[in-house]
Amino acid sequence: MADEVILMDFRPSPFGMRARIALGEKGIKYVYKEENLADKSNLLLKMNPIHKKVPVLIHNGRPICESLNIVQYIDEVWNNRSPLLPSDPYHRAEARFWGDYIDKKIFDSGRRVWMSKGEEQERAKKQFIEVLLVLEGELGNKAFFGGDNLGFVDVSLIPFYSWFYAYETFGNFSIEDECPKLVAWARRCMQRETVSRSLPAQHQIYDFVLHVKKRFGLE
Ligand code: GS8
Repeated sequence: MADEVILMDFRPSPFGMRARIALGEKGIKYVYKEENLADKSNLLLKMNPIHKKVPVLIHNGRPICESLNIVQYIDEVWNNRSPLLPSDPYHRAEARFWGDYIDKKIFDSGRRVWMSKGEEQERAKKQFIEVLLVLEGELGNKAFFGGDNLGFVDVSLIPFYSWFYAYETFGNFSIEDECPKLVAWARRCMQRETVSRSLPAQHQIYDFVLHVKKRFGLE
């Protein structure tokens, strides 16, 4: 019987984008279900009763939650092509370390950039750039974090590129001026169809962020 693969997702979610890219890299056919996070479906509550968040991958009826866990699962189940994690245990541990670093640092400091104003925003921008510079250092002169090919760390980070224009516009700064190598890396990733297809256009994310800011009375 063919595998039944469903992705419960939400277009602007950088976490959902990770799962979309990983499925694309492996060439997996799947059913995409867009979730209304303001009115969560019974299926989401049933499949992710602990966090009630997207993305959730449902593989033959069984849910897998948390985006990096999903990417790793996809890599392990469909292991016959496009490996995302290295095979060496030490290098796998390193890749997971950076995935965790991205999870702990990028989303929250990025959100503070577009949500705050004045001195708090200046502090947020400084912190956000510091995190990106650490990642730029880790990239070094490699084409991808994964080496010559897109890997786990690339998949973890590249979704946030679709949010760059929103960070820059609300924060009034240029990420490319601060981290040119990282932006060059992002453009390289975007040349891959699996990536460009999975990321919304930057102006769409900007419109989404504007909408969220209005809803919170921040504009
Ligand atoms: C984060 C998922 C998440 O925040 C992961 O999958 O990596 N650590 C998790 N999902 C958000 C949408 S993107 O901002 C979500 O589902 N939010 C709904 C809610 O908080 O109620």
